[in-house]
Amino acid sequence: MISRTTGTRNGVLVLKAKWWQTAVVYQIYPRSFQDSNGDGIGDLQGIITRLDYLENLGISAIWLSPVYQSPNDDNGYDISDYQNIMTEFGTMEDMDELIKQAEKRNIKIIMDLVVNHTSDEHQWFIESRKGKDNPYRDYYIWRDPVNGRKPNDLRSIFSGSAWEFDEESGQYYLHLFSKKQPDLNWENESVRQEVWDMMNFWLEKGVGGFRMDVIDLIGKIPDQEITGNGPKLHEYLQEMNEKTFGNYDVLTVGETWGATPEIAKLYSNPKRKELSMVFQFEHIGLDQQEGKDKWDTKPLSVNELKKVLSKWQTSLGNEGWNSLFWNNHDLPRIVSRWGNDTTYHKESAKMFAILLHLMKGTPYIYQGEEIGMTNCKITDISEVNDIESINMYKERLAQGYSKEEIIDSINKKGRDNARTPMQWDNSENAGFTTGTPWLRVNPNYKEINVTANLADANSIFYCYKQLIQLRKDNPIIVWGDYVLVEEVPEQVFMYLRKFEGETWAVVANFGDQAVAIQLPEFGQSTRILIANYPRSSVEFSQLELKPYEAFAVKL
Ligand code: TEU
Ligand code: CA
Repeated sequence: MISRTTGTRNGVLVLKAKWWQTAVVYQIYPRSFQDSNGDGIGDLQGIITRLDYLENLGISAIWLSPVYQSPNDDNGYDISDYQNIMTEFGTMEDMDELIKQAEKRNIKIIMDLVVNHTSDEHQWFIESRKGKDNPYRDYYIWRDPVNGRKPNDLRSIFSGSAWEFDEESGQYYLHLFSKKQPDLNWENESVRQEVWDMMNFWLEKGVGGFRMDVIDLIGKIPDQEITGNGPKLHEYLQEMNEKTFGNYDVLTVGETWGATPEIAKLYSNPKRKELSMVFQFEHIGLDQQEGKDKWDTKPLSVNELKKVLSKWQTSLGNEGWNSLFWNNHDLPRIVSRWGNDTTYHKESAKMFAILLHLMKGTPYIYQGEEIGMTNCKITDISEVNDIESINMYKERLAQGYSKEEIIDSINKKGRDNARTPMQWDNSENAGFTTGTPWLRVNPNYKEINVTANLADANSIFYCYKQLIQLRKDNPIIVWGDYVLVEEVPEQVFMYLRKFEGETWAVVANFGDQAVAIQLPEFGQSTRILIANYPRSSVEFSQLELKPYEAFAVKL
């Protein structure tokens, strides 16, 4: 059972929480975080120089996007050697140093585990490709043509068919992502054993856990066009747990685009011995047109957001654990997406922080979110690095979409929005590099940067820092029950947390207009815990919220 209670002593509860239940995790996209040698690419030594900054913020763990050897077709999510470090990022000595230096600051390193696929330049695939009789052939998913064509209609998430023809052997291999990311065949026992060995190599180094890339795809049955949530998925995860991290005190989080609360319990019910938690994406899809792609957007309905997030808050109970996030390296910046990154930049960035960080679950901060970094607009496809956007551009152009429409959707949803270099200060290239950055720096770095945030007691950074401290000091945030308050206007998201006789109210205005709420039953309070406007009291019978105003108050 997930509980902080393991028993009682003299009528007093004895508490035992998992460290990751009280933690806040910070995601680093190494390529864009900090360059240390002027080649324009972030690296491990760069991260090491910024650990003091992260310690100051107060986080407990870093989710490190892939740092393994890779030809970078998908920026490290195409791994050619799991037990070596990408040349541009440094060496294994640097990695060991990072783990040690982080540990000194009580920060754990969570590795990104990308095992649905490898790079086509991985030794296993190089062998596999050599022919039908090669011992590694079955490490990947090869199929004969059907009627002289591809085996079926499975599509790659990066556009086009998921099948690539190999002239030499006359067979197709499966790639649910790019052609350079062939899918591993998880049905093959040797594949699983290789993965367990590799995971144990990292566990022995002392890493704090794994973030598991598209883990819901490993149980696929390509011949039936089943990709997500295949029948053997949970069997594999139980085997993984048993053979690798089961005896370590680590955080494991699965990336699961197709998870419902019921599915999330399969992954994260401690009794089932699979993962600590999953990333669910139901709220992330709310601005997407039904049945269409992520590029086909519609405005967010705040009521829908309330419904979805509240469902996740209340449905896992003791049979699972939530992760809480707005951003990652695949998603547009939240302040630009659903907030207001001009007039109410600071207010709306803090509103999203307060709303999310006082919920139940483990919060994740994506680099730059804590200083309010924004999306970065482009006007031409030549400015794009991301393979997903580039492939989509070509495909939609061929389908007759106009260049303008496609660029507009890339500006709204493209992954490069999150990947522009971290903005450290107002010097050239935002202090990210002394060379030429691999991806352009957002021109707003002169105003939005770490140095400016640290110098302003009222900054977005200090709001995040305060939220992290509040979580450390108040078990109600970690363990309290969640109740949505429904009797408020649509643009207001209000909920209560309740724990051992104490009640907190969290109120957030999603609109760029002021709004009034009347909830006399909540009385009044001067016990403000955090707020994004100056506020010394709350009178619920007659409460006027300013644009994007958010606060938490003890009732
Ligand atoms: O993401 C999975 C994934 O499906 C994303 O590509 C996402 O769906 C897309 O951006 C939204 O349409 C993981 C990684 O987070 C991503 O960076 C990788 O490109 C992908 O897997 C392949 O490894
Ligand atoms: Ca570098």
